[in-house]
Amino acid sequence: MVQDIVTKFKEIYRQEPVVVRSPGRVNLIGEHTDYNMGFVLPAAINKEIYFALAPNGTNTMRAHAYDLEETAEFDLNHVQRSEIGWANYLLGVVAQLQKAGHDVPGFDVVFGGNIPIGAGLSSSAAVECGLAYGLNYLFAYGIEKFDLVKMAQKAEHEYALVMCGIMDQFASMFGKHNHVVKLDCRSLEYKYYPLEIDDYRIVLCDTQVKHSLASSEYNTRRQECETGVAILQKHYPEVHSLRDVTLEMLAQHQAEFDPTVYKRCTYVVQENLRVEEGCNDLERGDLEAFGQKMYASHQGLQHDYEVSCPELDFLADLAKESDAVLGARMMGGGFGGCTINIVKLTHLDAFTQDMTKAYKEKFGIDLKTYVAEIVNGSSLVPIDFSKASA
Ligand code: GAF
Repeated sequence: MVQDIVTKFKEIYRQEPVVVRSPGRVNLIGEHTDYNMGFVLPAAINKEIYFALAPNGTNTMRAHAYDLEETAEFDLNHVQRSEIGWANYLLGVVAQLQKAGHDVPGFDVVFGGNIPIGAGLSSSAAVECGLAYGLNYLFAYGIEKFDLVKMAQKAEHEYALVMCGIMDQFASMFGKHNHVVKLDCRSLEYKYYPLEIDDYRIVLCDTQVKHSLASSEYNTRRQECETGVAILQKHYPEVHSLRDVTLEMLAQHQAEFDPTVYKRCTYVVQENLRVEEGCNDLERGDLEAFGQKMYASHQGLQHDYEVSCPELDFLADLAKESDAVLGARMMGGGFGGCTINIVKLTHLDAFTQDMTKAYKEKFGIDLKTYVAEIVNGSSLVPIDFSKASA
């Protein structure tokens, strides 16, 4: 893949690029907690986007989206949102660099990879982080990785118009080989936990659906959480987000809540607790207890947060019936995308075959499954240019 990207770059732009790798992510537990300033437990995975890039001596970004076979040019003196969807992830990053006072000279870029789009594996965060990482290297800005993460997140807010939390960009940049990382989304303190699951694998079951509700409902959930916080702030001035709320506080003031908002808040508070307790499980090596929390997380996302869909529920329920699976749940924003499953190594083939067959029978859709390897976050890729001739 990486050689193909470099070859394409040399063919179009006739120069030698630097190459950056930027991964997608999974999240073991802690869904919709990031924008509530809570905890998440993601990891970067071996579904990645590669960038080949080099300065071009102009004031223009010349970009080629390898997977879409589309090329476009943009004047860097007047950066604004584009009609071209994929270009916004790049332009959004350039705009953030410029806002922070960095000069962004013209550059050429080819990018592409194997993160399935719309599968909830954060292809957009990978694009944003990869470009931010690449430009930081190319133009020697010396920006700290955390600031690159925040710029990538802002790019998503302002150019993709999704008010995401910080998890996806953080995971893409800070991932560590064979580790999950617990991030405190308020203090931004983080801790790596070795993922010692020798006899198990992380398997993603991709529903192949993305219901149109996804981004509008995401922003609605954020508002519902803010409504809950506003109610509790009247009683507890120290509450700034659902992170600061306990189940007791909620129960005491239930009568003041709209029932839907109450359910949403309850889910978030419970999920935050699950991340903390789940990390203790991992430290004790108690994968069974961890898996049970994944199922509980799915229940909450399905019934209380209401961001699941029939396809995800079917897959999570089916996994729960299997002795080969320790835990399973929907992952990411919801309304489609993947379930994440912890599956016994000896049962991998049987698991994927059974899931694929049952899903096809129920929905008439070919399920896609991936075994996720946990990899490092965004990095430079050393290239042997003799193998990538144009
Ligand atoms: C999406 C968002 F981009 C993340 O910030 C996070 O909120 C997630 O949905 C839900 O946990 O991936």
